[in-house]
Amino acid sequence: MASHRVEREGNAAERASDPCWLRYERIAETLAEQYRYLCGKLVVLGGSPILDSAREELVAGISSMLGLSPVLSKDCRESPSLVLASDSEARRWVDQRLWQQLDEEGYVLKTVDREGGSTLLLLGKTDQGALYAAFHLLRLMQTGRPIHSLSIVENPKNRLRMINHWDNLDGSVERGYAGGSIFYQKGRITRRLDRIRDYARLLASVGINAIAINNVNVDPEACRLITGSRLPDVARLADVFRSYGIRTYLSVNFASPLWIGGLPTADPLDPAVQRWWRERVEAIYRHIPDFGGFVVKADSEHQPGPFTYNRTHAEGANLLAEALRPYGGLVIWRCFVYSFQDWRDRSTDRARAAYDHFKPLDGRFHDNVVLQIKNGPMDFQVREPVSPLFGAMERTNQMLELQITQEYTGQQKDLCFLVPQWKEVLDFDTYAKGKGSTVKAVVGGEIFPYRYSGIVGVSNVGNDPNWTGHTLAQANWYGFGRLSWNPDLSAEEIAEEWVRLTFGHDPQVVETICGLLLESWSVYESYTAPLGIGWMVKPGHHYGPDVDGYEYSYWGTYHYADHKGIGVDRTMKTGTGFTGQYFSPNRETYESLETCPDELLLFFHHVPYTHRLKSGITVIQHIYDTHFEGVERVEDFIRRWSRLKGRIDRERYEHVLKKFREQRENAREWRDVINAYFFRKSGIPDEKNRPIY
Ligand code: GCV
Repeated sequence: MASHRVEREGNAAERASDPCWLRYERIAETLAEQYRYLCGKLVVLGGSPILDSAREELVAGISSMLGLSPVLSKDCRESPSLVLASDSEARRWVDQRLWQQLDEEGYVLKTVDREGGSTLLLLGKTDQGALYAAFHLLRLMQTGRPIHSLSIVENPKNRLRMINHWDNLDGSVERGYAGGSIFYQKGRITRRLDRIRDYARLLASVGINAIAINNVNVDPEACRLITGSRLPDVARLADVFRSYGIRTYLSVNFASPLWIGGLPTADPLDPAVQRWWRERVEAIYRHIPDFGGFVVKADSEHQPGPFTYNRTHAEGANLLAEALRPYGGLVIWRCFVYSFQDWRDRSTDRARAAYDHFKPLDGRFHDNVVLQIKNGPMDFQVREPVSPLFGAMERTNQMLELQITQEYTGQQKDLCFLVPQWKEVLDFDTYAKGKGSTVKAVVGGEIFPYRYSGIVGVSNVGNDPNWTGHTLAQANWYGFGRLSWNPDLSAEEIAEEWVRLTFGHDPQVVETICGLLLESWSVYESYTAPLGIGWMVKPGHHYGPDVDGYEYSYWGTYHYADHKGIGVDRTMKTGTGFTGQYFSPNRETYESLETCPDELLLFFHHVPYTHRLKSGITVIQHIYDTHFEGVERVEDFIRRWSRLKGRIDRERYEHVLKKFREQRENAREWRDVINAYFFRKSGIPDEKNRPIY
């Protein structure tokens, strides 16, 4: 059994990598004076690795922001003070009613007046809650909020708040745009636990409580992560994450019994296969007693799965669920399952695949299986409708999968703040149980009594010093965490919070960066694939335009442009019938050309270039206009950013300026390729007579 004592190298403030939103800059003196009153003494009641993390963070944050090292104490009688406590130590400070309002990970921040002065209570139902309370206080201080009369009760809206890494053991990251893996180098698991600790701090500060540390495309080498040769190293990472309330998961290959177990089959109904998985799971829990479970991509994009043995995905997932159940482990089973197709076959529709495969299996999965559903029915495009599978399975746990890494949205070269897109997904009304059945309510477990549910994001982090390649892409990571805790936060609130934490409070800086972030998704959409059609990217790496790059391939991602029109007919009446997978009234809204929202028009309908949008302009003119505007808007980004010279540190100023210049090149390329392509196809000139090649 591995040791679960965690090595702590230096204190938080001393470590080298970009601190992101945990900068703890010195606070202006008048405000600092007020904060010092409560923060001079820190009383920590109880002890555990998580409480130690909370204490360390408070000490580091307070010292750095206030220039004052809080006196540590166990004596809670003295005030003024900060009191950090959880569980029974916390319970006695608040009345029963308030305590009962708290979920397992919930917390209270409350200022109380006592003899001798005020005390600020940071109380968690569990250690994790206390840690989140500590981060909440630090966030308030960093954003300059008053703390002398707090009364805050917080519970997470989602039980599972997870990050998936697509990191490979050779050190590469599938769809990674921020350098190599932070976990692996050349086949070895990192021993640089200081960096992992910083990562865990950043994750915990926004409420993340689960992490899968390897790619869902599990190669033969990564299969061995669940074997004795690798588990001690995995356990070392899990130790760090545990001390920040984060459970570690592994992605597994469904064919592992064959690949590494020496069995002749991976058939889920074969007793030898079942025994093999039980033994593997037992070994994992010997090393990692709070192991979270497995993430599985099966029967998808060359990954093996139960179809090989003529078994269902429920039988496949339940095989693993049974092995994990005695330990409280989960199977996170991905619904990104589709078959390759012949581009000549217009009746098959990849968008239908997840619903067609999984909906008939509702109620057949064990209750420790959670289905992980991508936000859209295709694949993380800049614009897609919401997957109709949300809410369609009453008796099967569901999670929403978002892609923080910007595979199709600019690859952390172009700015694309995805929080506004995610908000639209979360606020989308599925009508699964009548009006108000939003995606956030479904995955928050409010509509159906799911035992486990939540939100997962594919990480955008790598070993670049600033973690995310483009510094402003840190906002996507931050925003994902904040939304997974509370999907009701607005994009504006999240953007402003992040900017203040990361760049300080200069009003011009805050206003400019918030503006750039909030406009950036729409800007990116305007110069790339139009009106919800998607794809049109260079095959393989997916950056830059190639309109027909996927048109005659087996990926099922077509636009069907000809000289008259463009778009995929997914209607029930004349098309693939995909619209029929939605609940009413969404199905009728998308079915009808009159009511289908413009931004999704080409996803659902094939129309002539002369079709008039609700804005009154034709599809072809819309394509030209948005593509010209897109470039102009990036040029405007550069102008606005340039005005921040001298207002933020030079390094980050120059770095972002360089990124914007690259983005301008990309936007120009997109504009010219897309406009030329559609001009040549349609023969219809631009009404404004701008250059088209
Ligand atoms: C991890 C897309 C990406 C793949 C990714 C896959 C998935 O197809 O291009 O790189 O594989 O999604 O989500 O499994």
